[in-house]
Amino acid sequence: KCPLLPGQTLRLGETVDDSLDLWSRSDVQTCTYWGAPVMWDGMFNPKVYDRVHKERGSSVALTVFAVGRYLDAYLTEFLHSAEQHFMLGLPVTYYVFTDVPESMPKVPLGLDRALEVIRVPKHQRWQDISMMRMKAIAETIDQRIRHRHQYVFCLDVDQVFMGRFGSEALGDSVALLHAFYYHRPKVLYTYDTNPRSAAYMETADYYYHAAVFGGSWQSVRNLTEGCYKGIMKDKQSHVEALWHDESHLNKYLWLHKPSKVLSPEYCWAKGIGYRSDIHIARLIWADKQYTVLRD
Ligand code: 2GW
Ligand code: MN
Repeated sequence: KCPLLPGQTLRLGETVDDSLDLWSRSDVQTCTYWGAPVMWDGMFNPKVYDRVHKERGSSVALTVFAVGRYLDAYLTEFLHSAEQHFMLGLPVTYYVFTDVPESMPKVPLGLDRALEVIRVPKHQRWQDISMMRMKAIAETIDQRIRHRHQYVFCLDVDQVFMGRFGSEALGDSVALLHAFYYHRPKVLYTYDTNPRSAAYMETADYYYHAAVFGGSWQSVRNLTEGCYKGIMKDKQSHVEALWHDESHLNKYLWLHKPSKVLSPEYCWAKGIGYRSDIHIARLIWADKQYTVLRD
């Protein structure tokens, strides 16, 4: 039922038959059991996606948080590389959330690309800096994004674009396979195992990485609101999920299946080394400077 093989209909109402090439991958799973495509390099025609999204006037919001020392450490390279690779050809607005707007780097932007800065408080605990992104994103979708963009992507800042991250990644509800777990058996997934947490899970489909998620503004608003509610419920119960917002994201995406899944090519960790199924690293984790950045 996955809509990406030659001759079959794309979700967008188009077919891929304008190319003689066979767009497929036989070495990886390209479809979830609920019928969502898993996007691997080589199984889609980027030109078709770009054409259709241009015709439809699709516009994309990219949210990224750079609070405290993360601004100097990561933001310039993140934005600079996004200008080379993220949704080229479509209108993009970056929404940068920071506690130090006055320290924003000046990054030159391409045509049809814009940047807005939103001030957020710097929470004492880093766990809260990470988790409270859910609330700030939901509010900004309500206040600004829903009037301007069909799609929203929400990314960690400690990453660098290395290859095309394009319109093929757009969809109603989009989640990313975590590079560390996509090869591993489910028993090794690090879900939350505390029954008192709202993120508690007994079984699951995949382990999704919170460093990249997205979709239509409606879906992303529901997702961020849902995760935020779980986070606040945990605070009232005096518990915290194992991987914070990522645990709540996994719980939400188990209850509300994503309509599109991105392969780990969309957020690769170089440290893993060579993998024959990874044809291209489109986005990579930046080097962590834990000793500098985490107290
Ligand atoms: C985070 C941890 C420790 C110290 C500081 C921070 C921190 C994070 C910060 O000082 N300022 C800041 O802006 N952040 C934002 O939160 C930033 O956008 C960053 O990319 C994001 C998540 O923190 P990060 O990237 O250090 O955590 P990871 O790479 O271990 O992230 C995974 O797990 C997190 C939950 O523990 C999140 O779910 C994240 O989405 C996952 O990728
Ligand atoms: Mn990160």
